[in-house]
Amino acid sequence: MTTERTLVLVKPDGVARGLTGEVLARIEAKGYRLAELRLVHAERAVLEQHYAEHRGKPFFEPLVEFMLSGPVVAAVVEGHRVIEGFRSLAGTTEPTTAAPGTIRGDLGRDWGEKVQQNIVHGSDSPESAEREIGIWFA
Ligand code: IDP
Repeated sequence: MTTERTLVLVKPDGVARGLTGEVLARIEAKGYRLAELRLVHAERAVLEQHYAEHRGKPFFEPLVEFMLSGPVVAAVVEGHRVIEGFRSLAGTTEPTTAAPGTIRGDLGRDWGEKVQQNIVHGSDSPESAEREIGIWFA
């Protein structure tokens, strides 16, 4: 058994649409454990650090602005292969093409240009997970 930790964010669209409970329920139903949980109105510096790999891309500034638009729920989630497992629960980036059965596929709405409004974030590797947990749960 390889217990891992990942950082999950319910983004402002997910919180505003009342989907926090649904997202957390899917995580728990899968057998993962919530190790840390907080509702936070993120600071720009935190978001710029979190999304550092996307700096310079055309969607970077709209993404940061969107993430500043309302509170987010940040969680540290633990479980066997949870990094890969949560990304599988979340589905692919674009809500329109994310598979049915996934969070983004079932609940995500297509907002045209606003791909950034896809309900959740999940770390993509053990290195990202530790880096991101350090940013959100310093
Ligand atoms: P991921 O969240 O599925 O891992 P990444 O490629 O790491 O996707 O992108 C981070 C976030 O940036 C996405 O979840 C989405 O909110 C936003 N994003 C990615 N690509 C685009 C784009 O082309 N337009 C607008 N937003 C984007």
